[in-house]
Amino acid sequence: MSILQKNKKVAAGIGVAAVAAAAIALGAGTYAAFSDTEQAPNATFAAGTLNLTVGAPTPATPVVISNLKPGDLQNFSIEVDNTGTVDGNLTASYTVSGTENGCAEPETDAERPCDDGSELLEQLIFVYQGSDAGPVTAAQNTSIPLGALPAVDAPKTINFGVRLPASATNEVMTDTATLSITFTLTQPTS
Ligand SMILES: [Ca+2]
Ligand SMILES: [Ca+2]
Repeated sequence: MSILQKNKKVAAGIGVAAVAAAAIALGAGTYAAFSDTEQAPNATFAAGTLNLTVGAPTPATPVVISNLKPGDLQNFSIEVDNTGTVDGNLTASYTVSGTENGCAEPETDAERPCDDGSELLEQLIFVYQGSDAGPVTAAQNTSIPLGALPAVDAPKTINFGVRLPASATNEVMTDTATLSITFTLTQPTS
């Protein structure tokens, strides 16, 4: 969260710099003949806000998917909202983790021994916008572009999913997998 806040401050700083430079250029004219100088009313610039809310309007709750079986596709959606005053571009990335979570008897028969981590995590496919995007372990930490998120305080729903291939075997029984998704909202640089 601190990295996100830092990015927001950096992004806000870029905006302020651009506005200040434009004001200086407007005052740079010179005159060779008659001249008059008047003080224009003060122009006050304030940095806008780039404020991302996940799970708006209520706090996001963990997405829990249980009882996955070979061949399943499980979709889940997360709501995001730009509640600030500056338009932004949205990206997401995620990290994964998993546990063996005990061993069912058919699982033990398949793994021998059954204590070496989550085969579910190894075999899950990450799904984005309805398309397979590769194994969840391979796609983690990749920046996923999600497009513009205007500062209109209108929640946008982002759709993700996971697929357990039909080829999965008893090794994945009881195993857990967790995706921790981070959204980043960044001011466009042009
Ligand atoms: Ca297992
Ligand atoms: Ca297990």
